[in-house]
Amino acid sequence: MLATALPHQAAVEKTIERIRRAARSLRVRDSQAERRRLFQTMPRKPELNNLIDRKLAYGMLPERISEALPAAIKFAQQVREERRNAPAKKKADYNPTILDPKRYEDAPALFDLILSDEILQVASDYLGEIPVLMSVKLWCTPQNDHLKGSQLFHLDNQKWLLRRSKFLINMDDVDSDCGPFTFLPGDVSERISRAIGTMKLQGRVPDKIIYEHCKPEDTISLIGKAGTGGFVDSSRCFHFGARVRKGERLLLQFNFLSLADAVHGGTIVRTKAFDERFGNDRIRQLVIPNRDTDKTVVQDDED
Ligand SMILES: O=C(O)CCC(=O)C(=O)O
Repeated sequence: MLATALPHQAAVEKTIERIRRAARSLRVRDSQAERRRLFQTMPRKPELNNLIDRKLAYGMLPERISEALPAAIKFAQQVREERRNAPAKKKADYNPTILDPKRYEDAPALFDLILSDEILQVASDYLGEIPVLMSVKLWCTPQNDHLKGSQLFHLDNQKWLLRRSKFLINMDDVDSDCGPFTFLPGDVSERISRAIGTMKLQGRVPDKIIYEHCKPEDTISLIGKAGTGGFVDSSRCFHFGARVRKGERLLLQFNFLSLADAVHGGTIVRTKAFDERFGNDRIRQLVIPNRDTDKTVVQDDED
């Protein structure tokens, strides 16, 4: 498989991406300027500064990153109980999404966490601007014996230049049997990407190929009690999850992109309930730029 990648292919792919991104940036330059300006004025907690090492492209979240976390966990566990017997959507056999909220009122406790000062600080610091919230997913992964789809190592959206602020938070205790989200740091992943040579082959990569370039000990698994979790740039760090061999896993995933990579504004919409909760908070309006009447909302299938 590796031998088929042409040596110059990566360079060609990068050049095309660079041109396309520059064109998109041009389309959104006013909003981009506002996002960069407001980024400088965000409320910040000193202990969260430099949480993400840019070379490694990940960071472990401090315990109780936000005061909103306990209510979010309670909400997620309640949803799990309510949906236990409901038919699952998408990837039903190995990683069912039990909640995919699009509006504040669909999951107030989750949005209070996702839109907390602390989460927005970490997400924005990594991307250098107030980013766009792309999607929110609550997964309740049952025991299974599959090894397919996002259970295989992959990079989200397969782009050389894409940067993604992704958060993965265990909503219940997760051990090594529960199919934890598992990833390789950015520097190790970059080495593997270069060896593969083209992004076209990095959507699903068998373990055997990955471990030709690194050791199983290089992987990091998000194991821990409810509330533990990590920030992982899943477009730079190879990752997989949902290999649940015993028990089950309840995981909250949400992610942000820079506006130049999300010109359509993500899958979440602002509603009256959002306005009532956040008023005219400009930072949060930029994080969820589309109103519920907008027609531009896109699907997001990054996982
Ligand atoms: O933990 C998992 O189920 C994998 C999720 C995944 O691939 C992703 O969030 O991009």
